[in-house]
Amino acid sequence: MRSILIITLLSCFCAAYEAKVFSKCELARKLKTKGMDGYHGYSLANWVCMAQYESKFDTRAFNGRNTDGSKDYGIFQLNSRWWCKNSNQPSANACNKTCNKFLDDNIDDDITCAKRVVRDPNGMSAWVAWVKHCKGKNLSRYLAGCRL
Ligand SMILES: *[C@@H]1O[C@H](CO)[C@@H](O)[C@H](O)[C@H]1NC(C)=O
Ligand SMILES: *[C@@H]1O[C@H](CO)[C@@H](O)[C@H](O)[C@H]1NC(C)=O
Ligand SMILES: [Ca+2]
Repeated sequence: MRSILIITLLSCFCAAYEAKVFSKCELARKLKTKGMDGYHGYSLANWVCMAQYESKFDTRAFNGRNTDGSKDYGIFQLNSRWWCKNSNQPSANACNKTCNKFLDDNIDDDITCAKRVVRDPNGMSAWVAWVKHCKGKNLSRYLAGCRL
C-alpha cells in the first residue's frame, strides 16, 4: 500500500514537470503563431537559432553554473537574477514568474518573458549564445524545410 502511494506521488510529480523537446519546425511554427516573426525587429530565424544554442529546444534545460550564483531556465534559458524568481536568491523578477514555470512543456509564458527580455535596450544580445552563434549570420537553415 505504502509503495503504491509513493509510486502514485512520484508519477504525479513527474507529470507536473513533463519534458518536451521541440523539433526545429515545431518551435518555428509555435513562435510564429505567438507573433515572434519580426518581434522587436528580429526575424523568426533569430529566435529559432537562439533556442537551438541556448537549450537545443529542450523545455527542461537548466543551467545552475553561473558565476554570480544565478540560474538559467528552459528553452530560452531565462535567468533567475533578472527575469524570474526562484526560492534561493533575490531577483528583479521582471517577468513576474516563478522560474520553475520556465521548465514545463507549455512555453507560452516563456515566450511572453522572452518578449519582455528583448524589449530591453540590449535586444537579443541578452542571450550570449545568440551573439556568439546567430548575430549577423546567414540563418536560413534554421527555417529550412519548415512549413510555416
Ligand atoms: C504578478 O503575477 C501575479 C499572478 O501570478 C499577479 O497577481 C500580479 O498582479 C502580477 N504583478 C505584476 C506587477 O504584474
Ligand atoms: C544564405 O544561405 C542560403 C543557403 O545556404 C543561400 O541560399 C542564401 O542565398 C544565403 N543568403 C544570403 C543573404 O547570403
Ligand atoms: Ca512554461
